[in-house]
Amino acid sequence: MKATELIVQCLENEGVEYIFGVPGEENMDLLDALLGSSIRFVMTRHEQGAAFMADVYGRLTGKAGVCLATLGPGATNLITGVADANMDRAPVVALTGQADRDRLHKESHQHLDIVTLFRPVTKWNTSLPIPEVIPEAFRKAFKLAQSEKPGATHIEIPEDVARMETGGRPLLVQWLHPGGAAPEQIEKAARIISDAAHPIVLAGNGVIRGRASEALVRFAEKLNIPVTTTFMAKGVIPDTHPLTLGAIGLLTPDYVFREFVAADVVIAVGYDIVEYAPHAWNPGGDKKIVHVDMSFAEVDASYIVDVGVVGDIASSLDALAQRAIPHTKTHRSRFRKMLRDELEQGRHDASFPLKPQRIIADLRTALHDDDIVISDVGAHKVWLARLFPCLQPNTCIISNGFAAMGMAVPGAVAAKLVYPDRRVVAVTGDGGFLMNSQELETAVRMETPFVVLVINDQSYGLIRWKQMLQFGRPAFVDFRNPDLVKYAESFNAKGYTVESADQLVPLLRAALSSNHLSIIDCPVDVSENLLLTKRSGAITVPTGDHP
Ligand SMILES: Cc1ncc(C[n+]2csc(CCOP(=O)(O)OP(=O)(O)O)c2C)c(N)n1
Repeated sequence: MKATELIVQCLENEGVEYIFGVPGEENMDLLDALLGSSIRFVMTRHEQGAAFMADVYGRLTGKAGVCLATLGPGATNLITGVADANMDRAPVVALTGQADRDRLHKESHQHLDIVTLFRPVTKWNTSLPIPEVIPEAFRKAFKLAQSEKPGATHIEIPEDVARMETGGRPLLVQWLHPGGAAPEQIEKAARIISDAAHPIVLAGNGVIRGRASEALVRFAEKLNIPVTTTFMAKGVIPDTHPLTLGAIGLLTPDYVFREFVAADVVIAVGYDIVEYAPHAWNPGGDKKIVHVDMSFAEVDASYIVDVGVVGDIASSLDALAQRAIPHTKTHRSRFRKMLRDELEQGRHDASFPLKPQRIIADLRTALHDDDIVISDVGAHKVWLARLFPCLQPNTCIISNGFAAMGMAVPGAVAAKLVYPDRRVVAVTGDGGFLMNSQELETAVRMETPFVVLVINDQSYGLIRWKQMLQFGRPAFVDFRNPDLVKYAESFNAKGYTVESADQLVPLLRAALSSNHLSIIDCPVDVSENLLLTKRSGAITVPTGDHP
């Protein structure tokens, strides 16, 4: 058989349902081999869109999303989405074409060293030297992408290798399951938790990956310990639960942040420091830290672990809940009440342009508990992350490690492919929307109807917000948008403009219940950004923690 036929067999063997990508001369053999496969090829309009689709597919399923590009420019276009998946711990296998091996040693059309280029954005990455290694290379790419901490891997397929004849067959797929944590670590951690005066849980994205949300709720309820989540962990405990304090990150200090000031023990569960640096919540380095995760803690001067409970998160939490002594203090969080009051006030605010709080409240009103929101990156993400009441894990997807703009629209295509029966809303700024809005065509072609809620401030709003804080004036952040209704219609989608505060809920409901891709243009009152900073203290983003 041809090498590409063996590659397709390996992909099928891994359970791949979709490959997202853009064709090129150097991946034509693989595309041709896919014609006879059960795998659906989702052709996109930009390789970045393909990588973001694979990224969100990986987040939602735990199985590697697969994206494909040609060599050179196709590979460079792919890279932002691959990096996003890698840093946000989403399993992705990226495939790229490459020139024939006999021209790789010299200057040559479209050739660049993709393996070197992809090294910093992948966990592992290789070029196929001969077709006989295909079963091993593909099994390894999937195994590493899907094992803790998940991320991206990459295989480069030189064109001449793709065309060769070969034998061989796919290798057995074996899923890795983390074992239980060591009993002595559980004992030590249980003692620290029992002796704590003000323990608090900081839950991260690992709880979602470890399918440990229910165990987290059991743990919190049994021991009566309040829970904060990072942005990417929204929904691991319902935001309506009496023990939730809200999501923390980026905006420092936000209300929730104050909860950490009094805490003497932080139980970090599936927490990832790339999302929210520990020195933001442990500036004095004086908090005791219990690290509960599937892998060992990263080294960080503000994250010196007192005890590491490394293993399957759900069983660790259940064991800790059994061993530790429950706390009896009743939690009445002033800060959680402030967050809820802010949302409630927003719900009834009739001003126009709409306040961010009103937009978030209305979005929740229009959505079912299991509907999915995919956030882009910007000021709207901060508002969504801190205020949107999230009720189930993996229903509010936020890129908060790499935090790349442009994920929401392609991400919504992937979400709709994974869950055709659930409603999906891409919430995006007008800046991020126009970074990947070409994928609206993909959405229409693939018949994946969703709603795009464009938060329109004619500006790179988050950067404007920070410039105003730091310099007192904006610099090169304002722009004009196309007519978004006409823009939507040109893609054969429906377009709506919000013209008064009371229109958003009915428009969202109409769009969500139609079987059409819809774009809602929603003007936002940006003065709320600075007012929020004033209320909650200055935005000081910790070093290395750029949005
Ligand atoms: C690909 C990429 N480029 C630049 C940035 C830096 N950045 C973060 S937020 C932001 C502005 C986002 O503007 P918009 O999409 O309009 O959303 P808003 O902040 O107005 O809600 C920028 C430029 C980034 N995170 N990702």
